[in-house]
Amino acid sequence: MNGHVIILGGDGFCGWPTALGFSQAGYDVTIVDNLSRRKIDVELECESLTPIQPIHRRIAAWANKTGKTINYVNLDVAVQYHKLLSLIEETRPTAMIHFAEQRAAPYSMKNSFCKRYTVGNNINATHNVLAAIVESGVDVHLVHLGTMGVYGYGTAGMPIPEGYLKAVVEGSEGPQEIEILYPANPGSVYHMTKTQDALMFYYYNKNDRLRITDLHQGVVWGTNTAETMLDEALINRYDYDGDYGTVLNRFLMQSVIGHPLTVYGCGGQTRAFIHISDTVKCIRLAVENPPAHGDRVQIFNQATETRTVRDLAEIVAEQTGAEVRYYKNPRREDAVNQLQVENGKFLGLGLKPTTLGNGLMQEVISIAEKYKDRCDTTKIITDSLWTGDMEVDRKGSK
Ligand code: NAD
Ligand code: USQ
Repeated sequence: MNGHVIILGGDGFCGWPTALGFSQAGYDVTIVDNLSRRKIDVELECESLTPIQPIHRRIAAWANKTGKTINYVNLDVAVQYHKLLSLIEETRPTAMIHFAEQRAAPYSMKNSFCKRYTVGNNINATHNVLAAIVESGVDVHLVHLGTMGVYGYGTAGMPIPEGYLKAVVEGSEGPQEIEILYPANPGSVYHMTKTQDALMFYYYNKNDRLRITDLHQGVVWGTNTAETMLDEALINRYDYDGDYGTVLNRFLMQSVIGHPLTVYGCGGQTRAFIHISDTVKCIRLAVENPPAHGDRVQIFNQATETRTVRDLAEIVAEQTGAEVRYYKNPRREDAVNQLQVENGKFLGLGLKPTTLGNGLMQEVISIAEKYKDRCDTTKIITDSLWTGDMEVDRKGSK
């Protein structure tokens, strides 16, 4: 065994393939999840495009296929503090991977219930994890899934550094170079919770010397990894709806069902992207390269390429013949931005990026094709608005 990892949020889109990846690599894995994401599916009356199995059936299928055991604990990390503490004390994990947050920006902007739920869930979850690690006294390396969105997406013409910004300040003895946490600039209530997480990590690292890695991840695309493909019962989520579907997966699914590609605004927004199989690889690299005791919070940018939304739409349209349509942007964000991202830390640890050019878009298209009958087309156009006073143009306008 390589050690014990607890995966908080291990039933989700990133968490499930990560759990399988660690189990396959010989780690002892415990998934913690309160199944809130599945309950939000019920609330939104929308399901994953792929037919994901209930958690116990997933775990049984994994055991059948590989002979490996994954443990599962149903626990609300934001609420059930003592249960979380006992789990850490009993299992004494070497690492905890924290995915257990409400992660959709549009859902977090839907209404005041969703805003309050996102803030309460995400901030309490992260704080409970930190306080429980301290109270347990166990030497756990915490690896958190953060977001590129903590930086904002404007870069003043320079690549976004990995977490810390060098700045020159006018000191009493002349100019002095300091390093500060990159200034937070969230673009949604969800992204705001991630900037708050970063401050909590900063504090607990400084005060309690916790060993923490914060992964500032870009938009994830794809659905399968080598492990989720081993059996249909292991299939990963594929969100395509206007709240949870991320842009490239939405475009790929839209192309399959003959829906126009839903570019918001002029599509000049540049974002950072990563394929789900690289998510799993990066998290493994992070777990296996912890910060030393006494080090500051380790921050990696977890993204392999940057693209504008319009570029993505054009690439998908070229491959599939889909129509590209420009919709009034439901979000409050810059219509156009430049974005370059430093990702030398993961490359230095040996990551070989899977990019759009690697042919995997076709694989996602074939998954979408296989399950297209499960798509509810009424869920494609979002009704989550960043401001209450805008109307979504459902027909689309240039
Ligand atoms: P997801 O919603 O599919 O998975 C999150 C999981 O956490 C769900 O299974 C949910 O039930 C669980 N969960 C949420 N709150 C919980 C709580 N209080 N207690 C226990 N379980 C709880 O999301 P995802 O796409 O897998 O994202 C995982 C993490 O990665 C998130 O923190 C997100 O911010 C980050 N991230 C995701 C993306 C992306 O494109 N999907 C990109 C960058 C960062
Ligand atoms: N967009 C469109 N059309 C669509 C959907 C989105 O043009 O149909 C645009 C959005 O306006 C935005 C960009 O595409 O400019 C990305 O949107 P997204 O929904 O793919 O991603 P986002 O809301 O940023 O959130 C996702 C994950 C979140 C993660 C974040 C990483 O849901 O958990 O934190 O990506 S990042 O964007 O780098 O901050």
